[in-house]
Amino acid sequence: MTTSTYAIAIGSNRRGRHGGPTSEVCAAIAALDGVWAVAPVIGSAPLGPSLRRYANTAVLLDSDLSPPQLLARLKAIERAFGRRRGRRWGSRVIDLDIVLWSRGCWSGPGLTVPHVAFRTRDFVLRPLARIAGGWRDPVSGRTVRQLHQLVDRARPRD
Ligand code: A4P
Ligand code: MG
Repeated sequence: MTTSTYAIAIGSNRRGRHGGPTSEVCAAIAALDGVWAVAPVIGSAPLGPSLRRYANTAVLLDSDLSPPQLLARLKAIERAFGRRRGRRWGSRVIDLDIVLWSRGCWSGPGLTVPHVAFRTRDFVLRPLARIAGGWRDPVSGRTVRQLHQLVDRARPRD
């Protein structure tokens, strides 16, 4: 497959061997190939049952990998960072999700791109809007900036 661009969301709410969540996020960015844009790291209140705050950011990268190949690479990084399989939405050293792909949609076993939940998540859209505000979601037809504005208006302040 020839080169395409991916938007990756990164989150952490646990210490790991690199340090606290922000250090883990920065180490994950360093472990990714082809990164050419990095959003500011934000702190965010946990969505779901976890009590610990998250560090979240987003990056853009160019890759020759297909979506399933890139997902396998992301999961290998998660394992190397010591992420344990456990409760869904449990605390994690690192979580790497494929949010958008420049070729549009991908749907296969265990992988849906665009990410099914990104349109309602401030902790994904706020960083992503800083580096890819004009990227249009192929499903809703809205740009990342528009999606973020919709979520931001409804967001409880933390
Ligand atoms: N999968 C399907 N599509 C994708 C995709 N586009 N990118 C599959 C990545 N993975 C995708 O994900 C479960 C499975 O989804 C994967 O094995 C993959 O085959 P996971 O990362 O292994 O498990 P998870 O993260 O516990 O579940 P899930 O549903 O991905 O949770 P989310 O959506 O990642 O949410 N609060 C704040 N403030 N910040 C956060 O970052 N993150 C979560 C986790 C909850 N609350 C949060 C945050
Ligand atoms: Mg995930």
